[in-house]
Amino acid sequence: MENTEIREFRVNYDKYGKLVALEENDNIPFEIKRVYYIYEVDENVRRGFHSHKHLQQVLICVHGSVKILLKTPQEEKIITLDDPKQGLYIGPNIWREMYDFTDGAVLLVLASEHYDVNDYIRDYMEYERHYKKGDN
Ligand code: T46
Repeated sequence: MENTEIREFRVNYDKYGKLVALEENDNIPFEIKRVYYIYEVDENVRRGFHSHKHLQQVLICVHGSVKILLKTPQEEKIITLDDPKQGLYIGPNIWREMYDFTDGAVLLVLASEHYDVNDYIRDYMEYERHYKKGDN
């Protein structure tokens, strides 16, 4: 799907365990301005329901698993994030919903911008209009 990509991170492993390093403008394809994480989400909860005008993000499920619905007016895709060495890149203008968090799941998100409430489109009809105008 446009503006989305699964990124595989290199794992440093030895008999002491595993380590993944994330670096801006390297395996993370933007300058990292914000990091947040989502956890203790009940299994019947669905979050997200928005798109972003400009924000780029990489989502990593560092523990447990979560499903991500990605949607545009043309297509729809469901990704299961269940591997700490995998990141889901989501660029601008993609509708997302997150659900089926397993018990103890932790979703880590690296973001290209500081928090900006005006970058969100939370109404799907408005999202479709914005997408079709191509003013992303
Ligand atoms: C996204 C998905 C994957 C802040 O104060 N600062 C922040 O950086 C963020 C992300 C949120 N908040 C506040 C705003 C709300 O009062 O935390 C509360 C929950 O945020 P929200 O309902 O937007 O959470 P989600 O899980 O629906 O969406 C979040 C991100 O907001 C969004 O950018 O792409 O995770």
